[in-house]
Amino acid sequence: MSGKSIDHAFTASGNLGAASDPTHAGALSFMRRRFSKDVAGTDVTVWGVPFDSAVSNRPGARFGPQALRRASAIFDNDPQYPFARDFFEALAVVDYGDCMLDYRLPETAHGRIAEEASAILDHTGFLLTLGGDHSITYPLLQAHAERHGKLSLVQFDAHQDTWPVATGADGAPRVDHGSFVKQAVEDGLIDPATSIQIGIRTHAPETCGIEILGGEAVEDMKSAEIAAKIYERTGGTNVYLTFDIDCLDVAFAPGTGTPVAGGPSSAKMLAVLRHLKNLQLVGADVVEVSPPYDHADVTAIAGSTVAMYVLGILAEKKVG
Ligand SMILES: [Mn+2]
Repeated sequence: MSGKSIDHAFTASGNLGAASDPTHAGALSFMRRRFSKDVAGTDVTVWGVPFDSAVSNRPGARFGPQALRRASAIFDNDPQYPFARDFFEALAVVDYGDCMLDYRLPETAHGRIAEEASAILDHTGFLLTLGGDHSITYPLLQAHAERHGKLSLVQFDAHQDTWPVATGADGAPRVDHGSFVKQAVEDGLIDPATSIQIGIRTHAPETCGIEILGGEAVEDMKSAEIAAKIYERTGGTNVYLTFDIDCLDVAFAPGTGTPVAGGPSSAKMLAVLRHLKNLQLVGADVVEVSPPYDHADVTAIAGSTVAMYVLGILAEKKVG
């Protein structure tokens, strides 16, 4: 056991350095990062948003953050493939824990998420959020747009999420996981002319002007070509990346609320992400992992790998 330690999530002395916990044991933070509510001076803060009260189909994504942390235990001490580096030599990352939400007052959740995201962003370089259903991206976009102005959305998804927004009992828009993109366009949080959706395999009534690379196109294109389209569309603007795990074929992500057949493999979409390190990334999330529908952690492993890749490209960017 020489060189091994345990519970790095709360025994670590700093925010740099890889952990060496036994993979099968120890306190489970994301990639064994130190748990802390003090994020001052960190490059990245990872946190969970365990909310699934705005789904149109199957719930369960409230268990997503726990499952993603559990599946990330394998990514601790070794250089991560295909980056061939320990991200945490240079990148200071903490796990902030989860957002506190009142399950009896779901209508207050989005406001709470935006508020807490904004407070974290006051002190950290980058916020990586583990969802949660896709509606949580709406308050996350609010918090990021507050800082950076209008954003370009790069959305990996089987669904456009541009369905009409109904009005709630209070007269305010009731944004759910299938309509948050439309509301974000209407609010001016994202610029549709520089936004792109990858892997879409359903039809919403309107695109809101966002470019779509549908399931058939993604099947025909190589990962580098898909990445080139993303660079062309976003054109050096500030990008918020949202990865709905249902972008992947149901074979690679069965544990999700609204699965759609005919999607890309995890290998292909990870290869696309690997090409994206020169994007002007200002925030990211991984959403819609629903453990009650998962089998053998297939979906949690895919989702935690996507989140690991986001940290990988940020580490590469920092080191240069
Ligand atoms: Mn979605």
